[in-house]
Amino acid sequence: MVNTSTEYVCLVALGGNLSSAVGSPRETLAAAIDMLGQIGLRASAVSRDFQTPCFPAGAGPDYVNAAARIETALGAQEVLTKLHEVEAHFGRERETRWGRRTLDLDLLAWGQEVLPDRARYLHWQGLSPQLQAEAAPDELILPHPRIQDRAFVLVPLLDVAPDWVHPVLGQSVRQMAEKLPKEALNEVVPL
Ligand code: PH2
Ligand code: MG
Ligand code: MG
Repeated sequence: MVNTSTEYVCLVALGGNLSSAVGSPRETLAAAIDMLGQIGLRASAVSRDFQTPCFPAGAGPDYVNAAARIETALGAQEVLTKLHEVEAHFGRERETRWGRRTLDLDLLAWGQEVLPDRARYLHWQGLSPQLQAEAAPDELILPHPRIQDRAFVLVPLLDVAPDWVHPVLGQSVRQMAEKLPKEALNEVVPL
């Protein structure tokens, strides 16, 4: 069969630091990957699981983080809606921004698209750390404005998409990871 529709390479970050009805964060992450497959977002690659210190430090227990690569013809909003459906299924309650959670599924990238546009992306990407803590966008910003900053995102991504190039920064996952301090990278420990 010839596939004539455009497929986007979606990168998804998975995280959790609280047990869910199915079990530990690792078990929840595995069940979430299964459910994504069942609702039309089958991962073509899934990273190892990593134990990572909570960001910001002291805000909660260590996380388990992972990453998945999903090729899909769905739109970014449709993908996001499915991610939210899976989060809700595993008991995610959206009240505190950086608190504990059973399951967090973040859409990191949808192909090479920059959404809603380059200016809005650059606004959110350039926020000072203090403003980052105070303000959250109410629209989907892609790529995720903090990919390049976080070892708990980049290290799992190295397993599934080391050569994916950031459409604005022009750097690959490997190059972004190399720029992080060694101490931050070493805190992301494979399980
Ligand atoms: N997610 C957060 C806040 N802090 N810390 C770690 N280590 N891993 C995460 O996935 C994470 C976090 C908000 O979604
Ligand atoms: Mg999230
Ligand atoms: Mg998150």
